[in-house]
Parts: sequence; structure tokens; C-alpha cells
Amino acid sequence: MNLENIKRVDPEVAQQIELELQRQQETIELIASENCTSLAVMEACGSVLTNKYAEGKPHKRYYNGCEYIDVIEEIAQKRACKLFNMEHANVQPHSGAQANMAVFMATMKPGDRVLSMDLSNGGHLSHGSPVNFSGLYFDVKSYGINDYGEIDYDNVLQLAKEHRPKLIICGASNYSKIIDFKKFREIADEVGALLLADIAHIAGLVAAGVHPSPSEYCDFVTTTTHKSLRGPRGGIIMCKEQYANAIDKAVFPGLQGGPLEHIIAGKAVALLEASKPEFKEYAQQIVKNAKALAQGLIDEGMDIVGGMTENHLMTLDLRKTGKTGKDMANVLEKVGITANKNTVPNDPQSPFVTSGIRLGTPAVTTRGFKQDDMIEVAKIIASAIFSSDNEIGLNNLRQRSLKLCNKYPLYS
Ligand code: DSN
Repeated sequence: MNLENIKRVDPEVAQQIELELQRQQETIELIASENCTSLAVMEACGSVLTNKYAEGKPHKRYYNGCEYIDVIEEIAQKRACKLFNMEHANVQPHSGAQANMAVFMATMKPGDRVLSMDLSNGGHLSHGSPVNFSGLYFDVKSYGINDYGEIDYDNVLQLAKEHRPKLIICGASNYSKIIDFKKFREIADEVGALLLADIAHIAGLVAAGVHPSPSEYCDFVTTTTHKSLRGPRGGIIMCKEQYANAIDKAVFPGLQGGPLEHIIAGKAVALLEASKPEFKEYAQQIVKNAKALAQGLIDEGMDIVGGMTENHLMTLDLRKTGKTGKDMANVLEKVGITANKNTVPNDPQSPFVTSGIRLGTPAVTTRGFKQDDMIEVAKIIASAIFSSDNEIGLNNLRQRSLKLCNKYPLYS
């Protein structure tokens, strides 16, 4: 990785970038929302496009000099529409949360009602958490998951009939089962609601046909581009043509100023990469690896919320071990595995402590890990959790993690 100029101009920052690169190379990344993007995507994001103001839409900008920017943004829009089979795409949202905010702004007035998955059951902050704009300015009703870790669609229908929401959101940041978009459409139709699918986590799986697509059923589809899709950090909104103007206006001038055209170029590159046959193989391997990790953990005597995963992630339920998500995420970090603490349904601990750890396989799959490697990872995780006070044991586990990392070099 070439850091020649930063090293010369700002050695202090350059040093931290080098250390972060080394951290990524030497740790097993199991944060389900992270990935390792390609050098081609990084080049686009680090390009001269960062110099350009381009408020507005392609060919309707508030600044001159946008002829090349326009082409790039249109390429990104077309690729997003084609990959996800949607009619319109706005590739300007800086993040998934802002993409969701734009859908709220385009479809509702403050005080209008939304039905979405509860954050502690796997939903997202921007789907109606009381501490987020969505929960502060809208009237939010929530559905959760049942004892099998699944959405209870009959319950969602019942809640929809009771509360008559204007917008229903499906999609989550911690849900390990296939989402039935058709059922959500039927529920939305039953009560005359609009339907938003937030596929931020599963976008790469959807793009590759490894998870069913929401395109036929949803009015709006939002996603981030940096999770399983493996692009730069950012968001995209896709919708039916009839909502295109409302969405575009909500993004700009509604919520954002100048779009990040260097990141939009990175999104375009990632969307191209995701349309290739090798990406399909990659997405299939993500799921195989997640299943192997889940089975490995179950075989080691650990509990997983909802049992076997059907996608790229799972949540370890630590309640029977008497340990917390916060402590065990720190222990995993000591053995060279990065993961995040997460609530489990009906968690007795606070969201800052939690009884769970979320684990996902997009990043390690990018590195080349296969099922056998995931079984070794499961053994390391279980040993670390069951003997978290044994410093010598943890050091040995750290060496085992490092061996796996060295087997699959990253950016070298
Ligand atoms: N923070 C993301 C995640 O980890 O799932 C969601 O935006």
C-alpha cells in the first residue's frame, strides 16, 4: 500500500494508518458489517474526484465542470439498478442511516407512523430507535423475533392492522434468517402501507442471488455499500420510478449538500465487481463459512440465537456461560478476533454490556477463509470464552489466530 506522500507530509497520521493496516492483516475480522474492499475501490475513493463540488443530479448541477463526474454518477446509478433490478437509484447518500432518513422524508410527515423491527431484536437505529431522528420525529411501533430467532409474520400482520403504519420497514442489522419480502408486501398491501427493505447487511448476498431479492415487492430499497457488498463506506437508495423525484429531492436539497463523488466512483467500481461471476462464488462462500462457524460453535457447546444461520451472521448467546458480551468481545480481541457485543432477545444486561456477541463472515471470506478455517475459528472463540482468565491459554490462542491470518495475507 503506497503511503509515500502521507509519510512525507504527515508522518504522525501515516504511522497510524500503517498500524491499522497491520491490525487488519493480523486479526480475524468477524464484525458482520465490515469487509475488506478492493484496491480498485480504494483508488477511486482516493482520486481527484474528491476535489469536485457537484450538488444536484447528473446534467442538472449547481456547479460547472461536472462533465466527467456526471458520467461516473450515471454509471453508478445504472449499475445499481441493474444489479438489484430496481427502476431508480440515488447513489449520493453518505451512509445507510442517511438513505433511510431520505425515505422517511420523501414519504412521511413528522408524527406519521412506522412499523419496524425493534433495535434490541436486531433492527437498526435509523428504523425508529427513540434516540435517533426516526424515533424522535415519527411514531414508531415495533415487531421482534420469536424464540426461534425468526420474524413472526402473523404477529407483524396483527401489529400492522392494529397500528395502520404509513411505512413498514423490513431488513435488519442483526437477523440470521432469510427475510420473506413477499410476506412483507402482503402485509403492507393489507393495510395500505409503503414498504422499505433495508438490505444493508445482505446486499452482497442479494446481488449474488444468494438471498431472495426485494425488488419485486418493495417500494424502496436502501443499502450501505461497505458491508457484504464490499464497496466504500456509503449508502444507496433504490425505488420505483414513481418515487424517484421525491427521493432525489429528499437527498438533495433535503438532507445533504455536495455528494462525495470520489466515494460514488468507488461505489460504481464495487457494483461492477459485484456483478462478476467470482462475486457470486464469494457470496456463496460467505454463507458456507457462516454455517461452518455456527456449526463449529454449536459443536463446542455454545448457544446461537435462532440456531443455525441462513445468511452471513449469527449472535452467540452467552447467558448460560454467565459472561457478558462486553467482556467476551474484549477477550476475543486479546486472541486476535474482532467482533462486537450485541444484545440477545430479552437480554438481562444493558445495551452497553449485553449477553451476546455478533459474528459475521464477509471480511474473512474476502481473505480466502474456507469452512475448515471457520471450524478452527470456532474452536478459538469457544476456548477463549470458556477459559477467559487463563492468560497463557489466551496467548496460545492468539498464535493460532495469527497462523490463520498469515495463511491468507491481506493487501500484501
Ligand atoms: N453499524 C452497522 C452494523 O454494525 O450493523 C449498522 O449500521
